[in-house]
Amino acid sequence: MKIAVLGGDGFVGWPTSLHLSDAGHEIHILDNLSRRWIDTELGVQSLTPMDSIQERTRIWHAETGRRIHFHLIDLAKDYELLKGWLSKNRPDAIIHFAEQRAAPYSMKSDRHKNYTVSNNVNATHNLLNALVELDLDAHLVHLGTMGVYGYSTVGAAIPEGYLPVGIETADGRTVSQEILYPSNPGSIYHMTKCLDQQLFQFYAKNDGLRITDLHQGIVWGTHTEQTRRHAQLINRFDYDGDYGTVLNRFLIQAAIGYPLTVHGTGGQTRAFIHIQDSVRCIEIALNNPPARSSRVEIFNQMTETHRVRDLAEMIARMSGSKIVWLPNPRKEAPENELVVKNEKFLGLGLEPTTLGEGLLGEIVDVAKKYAYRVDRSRVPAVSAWTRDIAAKVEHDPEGVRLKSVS
Ligand code: USQ
Repeated sequence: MKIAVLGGDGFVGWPTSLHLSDAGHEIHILDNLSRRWIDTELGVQSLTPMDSIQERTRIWHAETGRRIHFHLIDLAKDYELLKGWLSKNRPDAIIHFAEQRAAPYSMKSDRHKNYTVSNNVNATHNLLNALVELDLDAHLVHLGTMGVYGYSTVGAAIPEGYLPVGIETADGRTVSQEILYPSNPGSIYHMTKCLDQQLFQFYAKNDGLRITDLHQGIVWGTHTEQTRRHAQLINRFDYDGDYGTVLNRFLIQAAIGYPLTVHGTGGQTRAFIHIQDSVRCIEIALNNPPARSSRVEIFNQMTETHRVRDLAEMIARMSGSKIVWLPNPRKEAPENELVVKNEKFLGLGLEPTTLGEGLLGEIVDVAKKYAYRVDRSRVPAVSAWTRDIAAKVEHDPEGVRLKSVS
C-alpha cells in the first residue's frame, strides 16, 4: 500500500513508519516538525539523542534498502499544499497522528489552549475536507485517545466507541440505538479528540469516507523491533513535566535517582499499551478497513489498566526509589475504577506485551544510558488545570516538590 503517515516524525509516528516500511509498504511522512519546535520552546529535549528526520530516513535506507519519503507540510495551515500533495500522490491509506498530544502542554496558558484547538481541529478538518474534494477513497486511520470517554466506568466496561441505549418514546415503546459513548474530556487536548470524533461522524455519514478511530491509552516503552536496528533510528523519549507520560516518567525518574512524582493519592486508574503493540495495532487497523459509507470504526487501543500508585510502588520496589506524593496540578478524579473492552484487537490477533514481561528494566537501562542528557529542573509537572489550582501549588525548582502552600 502507499501510506501517508501524518505526524510521522513523532513518538508513535516514527516507529509506525518504520514498522510499515519494513512490512513492504510505500511510506510518505508528512510532518511540520512542530514537536521539535515545541522542544525548543520549552527548552527541553528528548532523553534519547534524536537525529533530523532526513538523517533518520537516510539511515533507514542504508540499513534496509527501503525509502521513507519526507514532506514538510503543516496540515492545519497549508490546506492547498496538503490537497496538492494528496491529489498528486493519491495514497491508499492515511494515518493521522498530526496533532498536539500533551494534556499539560494544552493547559499551560490561553495561548497553548488556542494553539492546541486550532492546530488539532484544523488539521483533522483540512484532511477530511480534502479527501472529499479530491474524491479520494483512502482509508483514514486516526490516533484518538481513551480520554474521550473520561475514565469512569459506572460499574460497566467502556465499550469500543458505541454504547447501546434504549430510548423511551412518547407512546411507551423502547427504541434501541447505538450512540457514540458520551464524551467526557479532562483537558483541552482531550477535548480536541472529542471534536475530531464529531467531524468523523459527519464525514462518514455525509460523504461515505472510510474512517477508523483508535482510542489509545497511555503508551509506554521506547524501542520497537525496527528502532533497535541502528543507534540513529532511536525513538524519542520524553521525560519532562509536559510531554513525559506517567509510566515512562517513573522509569526515567528511577534511573536518575529522582523520587517518583505521584499526583495526589495516585488513585487514578488509566489504560496502557506498549509502543510495540501500538504499531502492531495500527497495522491491524489498516488491514481491516470499514466499508465505504459504513459508520466510523472504533477500536480501544490498550492492553491493560493500572492505578498510578500501584505503578509507582512497583517501580519503587524494583529500583529502590522513593515516592513523593504531590498536590495534583490537574483537575481530575482522585480515585477511579476503569474497565475497558478491547476484544476487537485481540480478536484480530493482537498478542499483548504486558508490564510483566521484563521490559521495564530495559527502559530503565535506556534511561541510565542517556541520564547525562536529563535536566532535572524540567522533571516536575507544573502546568496547572485552573487558576485556583495554580494558586495552591508552587514549584520548587531545586527539588521535586510541587508543594501545597495553603
Ligand atoms: N501523573 C502522575 N505523575 C506524573 C505524571 C502523571 O501522577 O508525574 C498522573 C496524571 O495526573 C494522570 C495520569 O498520571 O492522572 C496520566 O497522566 P499522563 O501524563 O501519563 O497521561 P495523559 O495526560 O492522560 O496523556 C497521555 C498522552 C495522550 C494520550 C493519553 C491517553 O500524552 O496523548 O491521549 O495519555 S489516556 O490517558 O488514556 O487518555
